[in-house]
Amino acid sequence: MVRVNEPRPRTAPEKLHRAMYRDMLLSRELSDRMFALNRQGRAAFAVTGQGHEAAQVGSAHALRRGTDWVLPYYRDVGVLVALGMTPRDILLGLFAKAGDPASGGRQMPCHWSWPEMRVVTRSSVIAANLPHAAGIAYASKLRGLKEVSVVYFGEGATSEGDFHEAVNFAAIHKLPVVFFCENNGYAISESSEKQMSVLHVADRAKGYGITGSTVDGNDVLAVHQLSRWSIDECRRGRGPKLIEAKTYRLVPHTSSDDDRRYRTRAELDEWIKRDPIDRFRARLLDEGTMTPDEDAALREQIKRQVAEAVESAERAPEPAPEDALRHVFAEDGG
Ligand SMILES: Cc1ncc(C[n+]2csc(CCOP(=O)(O)OP(=O)(O)O)c2C)c(N)n1
Ligand SMILES: [Mg+2]
Repeated sequence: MVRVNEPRPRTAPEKLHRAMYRDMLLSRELSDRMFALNRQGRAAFAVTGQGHEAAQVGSAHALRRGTDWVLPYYRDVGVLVALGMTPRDILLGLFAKAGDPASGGRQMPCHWSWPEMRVVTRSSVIAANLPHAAGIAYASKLRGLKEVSVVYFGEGATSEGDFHEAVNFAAIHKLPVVFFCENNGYAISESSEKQMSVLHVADRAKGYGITGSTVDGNDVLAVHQLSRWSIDECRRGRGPKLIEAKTYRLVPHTSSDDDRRYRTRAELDEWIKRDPIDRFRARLLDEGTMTPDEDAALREQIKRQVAEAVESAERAPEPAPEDALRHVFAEDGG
């Protein structure tokens, strides 16, 4: 007998889609809270990626967690959420608390590091993580390991020498690395037309003899499919791939930026209509993967989860002043 209102068993793709939707919602709620905490004077700085959730969550779900190497950039809240970092851990970084897993409060917020999940630490220097990814992939190849490195960056990073050196080196040595560009059209206030004379970042791949693909970065399933293929290709030893996910950030560059100085509200409104979360929700409801009641309950639960994490992280112990210089100079005993 089929009972009304009783959740039916879900197929494997449905479970994946629901998990991705949940991670997108969690990333958005957490990011909105981080910005609000800054505006309330409770957090010194926030950098988040509202609008990038489909690109970040879709690609991260294509990775082998704990096997593949991940080199995210500061905007990648959704990547870390999809890998399983808890809101509390992310918020400990925002509040620069002793328990911050990335750096014990020494780094800027969202400068991720998570050794167990092979998330590699980074500096704020744009594109510096690309040669690191190529180097890690070179080591994986020399050791004969079936692991892939995925490195994330914005389109502004492709103006840097590090981008070209890393892609060229990876192409020559056929390294298992996916270069994942989140093209949101701006490097802070500089529009991409002022940064590059090609229309698509993916066009640059030709110059290095590798495959470059452009995908709708606000379509989580399209991003997931292309990322899956690219990562599989790398694992099979077929050399690096460049992915360009076209998207838009729905918030200023950081909490220190005023985006009204360089982009119109009309442009922003156009992209709000293409919000990746709204799009995916409509699809899941339409396909019956999720009911409106389930959606409402999930959103409520995520709001509570983030509120509790804020409370707990804000109360967590501060780092000891004498720890400020740890890992800066050689220390006795290693
Ligand atoms: C080498 C270097 N130049 C400039 C900066 C200052 N800066 C920080 S973020 C940023 C914009 C990067 O834009 P993009 O790569 O498109 O990423 P997005 O922030 O748009 O996601 C710049 C110029 C920096 N951190 N490093
Ligand atoms: Mg950008």
